[in-house]
Amino acid sequence: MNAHLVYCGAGSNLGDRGSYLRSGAEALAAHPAINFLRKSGVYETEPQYGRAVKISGGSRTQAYFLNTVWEFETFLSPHELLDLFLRVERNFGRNREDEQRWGPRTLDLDVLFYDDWVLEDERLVIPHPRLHERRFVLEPLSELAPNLLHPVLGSSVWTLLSSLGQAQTAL
Ligand code: PH2
Ligand code: MG
Ligand code: MG
Repeated sequence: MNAHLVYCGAGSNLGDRGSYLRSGAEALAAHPAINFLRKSGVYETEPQYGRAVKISGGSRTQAYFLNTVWEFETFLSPHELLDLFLRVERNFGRNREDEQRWGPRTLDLDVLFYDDWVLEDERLVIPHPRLHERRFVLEPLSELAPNLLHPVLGSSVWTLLSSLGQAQTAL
């Protein structure tokens, strides 16, 4: 059976963010069907999309994220990988029933690319449907794989990063 090359985006903006990212990487690296290859640097990033968090009686601005990207090989299918990511997120204190969309989270693991596969169903979309608009994904990813081609958009990671608007450079 062939190993598949995966890029995973990881983010945390709740609790000990650096330690959640480190433990997440360790959990994946310890899995028998994963051969962990490389990590990008860790970036502190302004929350994109849902900046306000609902709290009783109003809302407040949510904390900055730490974001990073990991590269590994795996024998797991995309859906097996998704289930593993959800299990690891849960093990590190994430409770999806209890959180708002784009609200704060201890650990968020997203499949960015799975070889050059294009896949879409109710549970999973690959490549990640919003990665091309996210500096917090493209910047760490471009450290590891600047020439990787997005199989739907036909552009490299580096090109996608360069074409993000000036307005977002501060992110
Ligand atoms: N993840 C989101 C929504 N917004 N913003 C930043 N900076 N980093 C994230 O990882 C992030 C986000 C949904 O998963
Ligand atoms: Mg995410
Ligand atoms: Mg996610």
